[in-house]
Amino acid sequence: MKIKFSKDFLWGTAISGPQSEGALDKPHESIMDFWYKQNPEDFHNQVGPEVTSNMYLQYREDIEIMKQLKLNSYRTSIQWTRLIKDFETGEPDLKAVAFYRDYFKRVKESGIVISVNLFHFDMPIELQNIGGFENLHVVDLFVKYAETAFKEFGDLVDNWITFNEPVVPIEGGYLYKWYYPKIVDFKRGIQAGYYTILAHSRTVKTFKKMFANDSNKQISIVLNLTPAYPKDNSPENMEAAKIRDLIFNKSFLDPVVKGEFPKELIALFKSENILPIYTKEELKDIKENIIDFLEVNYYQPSRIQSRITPFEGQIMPEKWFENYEWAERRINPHRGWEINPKTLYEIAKDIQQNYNNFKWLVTENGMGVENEHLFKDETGQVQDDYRIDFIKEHLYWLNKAIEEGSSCFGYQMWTFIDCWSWANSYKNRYGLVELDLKTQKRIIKKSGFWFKEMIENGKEIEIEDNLIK
Ligand code: BGP
Repeated sequence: MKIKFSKDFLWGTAISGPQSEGALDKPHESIMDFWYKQNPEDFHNQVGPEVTSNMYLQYREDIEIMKQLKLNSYRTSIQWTRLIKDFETGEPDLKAVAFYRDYFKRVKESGIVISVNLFHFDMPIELQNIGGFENLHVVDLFVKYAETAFKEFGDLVDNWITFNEPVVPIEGGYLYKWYYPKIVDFKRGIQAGYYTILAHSRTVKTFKKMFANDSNKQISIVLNLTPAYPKDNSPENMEAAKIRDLIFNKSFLDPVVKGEFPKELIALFKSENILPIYTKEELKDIKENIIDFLEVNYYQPSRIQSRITPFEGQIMPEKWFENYEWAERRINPHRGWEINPKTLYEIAKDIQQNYNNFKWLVTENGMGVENEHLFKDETGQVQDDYRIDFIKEHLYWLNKAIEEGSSCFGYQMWTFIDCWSWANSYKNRYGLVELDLKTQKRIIKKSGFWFKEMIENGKEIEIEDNLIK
């Protein structure tokens, strides 16, 4: 069957500063730079964040490739540790200003809608050392940083984003030890999560003041939504899935879109004495500063059942649920993540039905694959048909939701070019463009050309029957 998207639908890719630019010329270190120096063995093949995909030096060439692929939108992030020279005053580093200005200007002049994110997991180590987002002072410094970015690049950037996946640094840094500072403390994680939302809301407030006369400028946040499917319809499993959804999805989604935290989540945290410290004035800022549209990263759902083994030890979200392996699941063996395209439709329906059909777009979706050189043809091009099928399957369900009235206006892939992926470094490749890490040479993959043709063909896509599940 054929599906079609509207003429003005946004097609593009997303990436982040720390994963693509490298660390050259940065005046400060992020937690990732610091962590790599301390424990290089924590990173796949010990590849660290110093060079990554070298976009700091090769962005001009990369923008030419974006043009060649006919992409009409692009997201990246500014590195706090690059832009700001003095965290206390928000004074910028002039070299960084010149770099970002030229970078964003070239994207814009190429007719590509540019979204710029302010935080993609890359807390400056100096600020992490004073508590990161557990410290209210860091909230103020974040707003100062945002203000500097708005001043320096406000004329160039179309859409601003405060945070990418704010729940991830809490999961990685305060619960499951994926990322520095590798603390295990749910209560502290909740405080850091709450202050992240406050930093977000106060940034939105500043933005709205600064751009009050420019209705074209918009601000958003990127949330990774991981809907929780209960094992069956038993009340215990339904309740477990509901709690998982409250803690990992609604905790951020509700305040940024509705201006309020879910009552059931507050009651749950209260019953465990893990509510964060807060003031009425802060809640007012959260209430009054909601986003203009929502950005959603979707990779995988979660599969949930109530606890079958007794929960022991310090309080963790798993007190209320357990993950289980769904027998019919399809897994991307490289990343170990479930592939379930229909969930994208369900996310769209949830936003349509429970969030007043809030305007949104997909800002990350993609498939990380290891050893992609094994899929090269005789010309040296990666034949990533698996990625093309992955995109088609997801677009089928997204299109269905849009046909049914969902106000989704774009789809961005993770990612433009193979990039550095935190502790996984370059293990799993996600790009439409292949990166040769040794030579920094770029080669467009088959999926890149497929994406280009799809855009050129007026966004009409042929979906084979076997891809509709
Ligand atoms: C998202 C992040 C990205 C990117 C992506 C792929 O959560 O926003 O930064 O890394 O996931 O995940 P990974 O790199 O862990 O395979």
